[in-house]
Amino acid sequence: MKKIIFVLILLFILGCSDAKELDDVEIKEYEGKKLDSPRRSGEIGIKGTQYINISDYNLEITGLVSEEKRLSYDEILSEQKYKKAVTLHCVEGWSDTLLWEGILVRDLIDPLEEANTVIFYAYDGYSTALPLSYLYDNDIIMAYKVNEKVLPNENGFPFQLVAEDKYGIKWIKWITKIEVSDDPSYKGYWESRGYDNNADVGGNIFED
Ligand SMILES: Nc1nc2c(c(=O)[nH]1)N[C@H]1C(S)=C(S)[C@@H](COP(=O)(O)O)O[C@H]1N2
Ligand SMILES: [Mo]
Repeated sequence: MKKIIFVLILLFILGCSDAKELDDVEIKEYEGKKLDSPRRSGEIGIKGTQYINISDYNLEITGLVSEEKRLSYDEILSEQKYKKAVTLHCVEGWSDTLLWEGILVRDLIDPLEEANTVIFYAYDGYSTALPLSYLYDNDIIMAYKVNEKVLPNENGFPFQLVAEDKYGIKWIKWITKIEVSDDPSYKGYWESRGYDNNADVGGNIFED
């Protein structure tokens, strides 16, 4: 009897430690690139962490598109997914290299011919815009996972834009709306407060 109890306790401990280990596994490297941990640096955002209830969530696709639509989380995730390790550089000087997994922005929109700009809006009132050609030419994704885990609320659940080679101000989190536009002069939250609208990493931080 004692032996059986001992074996049961042992199995229980093994079972627990197994499950725990799976939860804690963190990817450290991808295709030779060393990865940071998702919340190593940075500030969270203009109004702190946003908590989006996914059962109420819709992504609105609007403006100069052949068909305006609202997509649920599951509809968005039914698109082809892509993975890449990309570094986020904040204008304040810190940077994080993380493994992103998401869907191509161009798989969600069907722009009309006169379109040249895409404006993204977020749950906290934040917004930012990028040239349509930048999004297409660089296979820009909207991430739903970081370092192989579903985006934490702090990282912009359900979606953060992986605006590679652009400063962090373009990496909009908690995306709720995508508006296709023909206005390249649109300025988002930080861009209308003096930050350079191109936001190219290595280029100007502030508007000239
Ligand atoms: N909705 C929203 N997105 C946002 C911001 C914000 O305040 N609100 N801040 C931006 C800035 S300045 C940076 S540097 C990055 C930081 O992203 P992280 O929190 O995933 O590191 O988010 C960007 N996206
Ligand atoms: Mo930033």
